[in-house]
Amino acid sequence: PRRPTIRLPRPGPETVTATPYNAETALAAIGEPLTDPGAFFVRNHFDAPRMDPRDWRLRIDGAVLRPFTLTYSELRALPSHALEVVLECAGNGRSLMKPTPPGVPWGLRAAGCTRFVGVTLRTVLGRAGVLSMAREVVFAGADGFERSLTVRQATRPDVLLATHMGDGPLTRQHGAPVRLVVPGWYGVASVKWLVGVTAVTEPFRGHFQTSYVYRYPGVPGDVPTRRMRVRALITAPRDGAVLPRGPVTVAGHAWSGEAPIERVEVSLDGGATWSPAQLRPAPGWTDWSITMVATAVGVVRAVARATDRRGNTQPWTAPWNAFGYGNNAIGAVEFTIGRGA
Ligand code: MTE
Ligand code: MO
Repeated sequence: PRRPTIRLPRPGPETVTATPYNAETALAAIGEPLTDPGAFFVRNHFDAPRMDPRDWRLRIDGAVLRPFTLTYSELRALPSHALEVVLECAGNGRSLMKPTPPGVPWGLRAAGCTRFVGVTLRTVLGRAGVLSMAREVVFAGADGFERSLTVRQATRPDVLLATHMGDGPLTRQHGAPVRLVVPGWYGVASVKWLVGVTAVTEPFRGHFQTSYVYRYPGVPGDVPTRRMRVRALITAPRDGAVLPRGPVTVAGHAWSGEAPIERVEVSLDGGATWSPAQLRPAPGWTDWSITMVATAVGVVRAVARATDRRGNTQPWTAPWNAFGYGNNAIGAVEFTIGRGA
């Protein structure tokens, strides 16, 4: 008789903190061109609300001509757009900063790339008629989380009220039924479980607005975290892998919120010599790979460095800051090349 196929469970995200739930993109899923929503990293500051789309309402109010309330089916009836987007937590890489600042101790997989489908925020704001006195738009999540964008940022044509992610509707952990998606910006801007959109005449000073900032020691003034810093993430070989002698393929993803990726370089000798990887540019992150020959037998350390078209490149050490944001230091993996094989 035929043996039944053994079905491996789909790898879920890997828990970093249980309450509230915070998890990194699963190792088994990180190498894929698009991240399975079921394996996609989760960053929650509170318990994830449960919201039935039938009860969901979005209130659009404040400094607008025509405040109104939108239901889920009304939103779905508006023209929709699909966008491939990288989401990355500003705290990605925090645990690699020395000394490690307080906060969720992320490794390097607080990032993912997926296809979001939704209605442009601009369409909905246009219907409300934002008054010229308005400076910012504040977004409220059902969990109490709030963030703002300037009116200019909020009316960019790629800012979405997303209802779908990957092949299906948004899941609870990712903000169902509707979340904001701000491409190019650290994930904190993409408010989940969105229930309120309020135009305001003064800069918003809420907790999550004033705490997601770079606070450099000895430098006065906090700098808000906005666009994602350039980064190459190595997804192959795995850290700790044992490989036969011969060619080895080093591969991963690269992205920057500032500009498209210009190049990714890999070094096997600690940065003495760099080889350019082949890029597969895509709307979301750029996949890259390069096949190299490791001459040494034993432990090999591969490092990868991305540069974007604005000339932003990864440093060996990112500037330390009090909350551990934006650590885009050059990443490394170590693997062992065995004899024989
Ligand atoms: N929105 C709400 N309502 N509550 C939150 O805690 N976390 C933010 C953002 N939106 C958050 C939120 C942060 S810091 C990040 S990095 C992203 O959601 C993570 O999105 P994800 O969980 O879908 O990966
Ligand atoms: Mo985040």
